[in-house]
Amino acid sequence: MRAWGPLVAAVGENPSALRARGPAAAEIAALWWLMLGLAAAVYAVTIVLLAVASRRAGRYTLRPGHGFVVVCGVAVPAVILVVLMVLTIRTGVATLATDDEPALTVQVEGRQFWWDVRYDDGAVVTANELHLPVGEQVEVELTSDDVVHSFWVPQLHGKLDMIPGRVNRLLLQADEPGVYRGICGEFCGIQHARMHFVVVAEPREQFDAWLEGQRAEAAEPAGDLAAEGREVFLGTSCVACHAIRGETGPNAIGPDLTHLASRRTIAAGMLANNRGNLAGWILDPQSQKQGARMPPTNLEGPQLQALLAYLESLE
Ligand code: HEC
Ligand SMILES: [Cu+2]
Repeated sequence: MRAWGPLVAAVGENPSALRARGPAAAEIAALWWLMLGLAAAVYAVTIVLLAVASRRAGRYTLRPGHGFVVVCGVAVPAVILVVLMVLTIRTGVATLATDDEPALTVQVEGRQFWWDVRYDDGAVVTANELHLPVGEQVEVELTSDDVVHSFWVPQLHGKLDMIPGRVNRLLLQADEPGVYRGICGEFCGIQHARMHFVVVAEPREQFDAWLEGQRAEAAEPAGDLAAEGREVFLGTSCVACHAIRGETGPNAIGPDLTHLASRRTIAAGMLANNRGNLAGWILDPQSQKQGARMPPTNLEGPQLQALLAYLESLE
């Protein structure tokens, strides 16, 4: 249960696909209810026939004629299956990416075991948190850097695989502001179950303000401790894997940390973004998320304190 804690705090509600908050998810939920209704009706009819048969069985042998077998055993199932097939194809087409100009395009790359998220054709990089303007169509370009992952925000859309060397497109639209949970829907390795993200749908002005904030380079460290922390960051292994725009090269082995402090969670939705969790994560990621692609660090207490002060200043 521990893995769900911070996400539950970060997201507003149960992420059930039946609590649709966007047009594509609404189509999928409608199809699901129809399938449930049909299955329930078939079940009820079967139970009634069974009850009738068992009551009569004591008196005489029930011999259904050929007509009964042809109608109930072949014709009715065939009609139901064809209707479901047509409706499923219809739903698939209705939720497909169209050629309409989307309001914006976001690139998301699946990584073992986190999500790299890019806006402005890659100029703005963040991780594990996608922001969208409410009521607008956002095209999400999905790909993978390692193995097959699957991008799934149950309240907004169905799953779509992320395949190395390919770009799959998904149109996301949220009709209501909120924070929705995203999940990796394809087993991708040891920490697949801890590969989450959040989708923050907000009114246009708020979204624009957020994006503007993310466009900025990293804040200058405020105060001596944070400045010292920057030196620790730049002088140790961190810089080999993490980018901080304005301070490092575009290293992309790990999540971009330019605006780390603005994010709700760390380690792909596993931990709430606070000082204690950050310290524990940096010292020993493996004890928290075994198999994550980040090694433990050997920092002295004062160095760690400075590093934390710096990371917390990256709003
Ligand atoms: C070998 C590459 C590597 C090194 C070195 C490394 N990291 Fe990481 N780091 C990663 C990867 C990969 C992740 C994502 C792990 C995951 O969520 O599965 C990560 C995640 C993080 C996160 C969470 C970010 C988020 O938004 O979820 C922080 C903070 C972080 N690292 C800080 C550091 C610091 C500070 C150092 C130096 C002491 C460091 N890392 C060294 C690869 C590295
Ligand atoms: Cu995955």
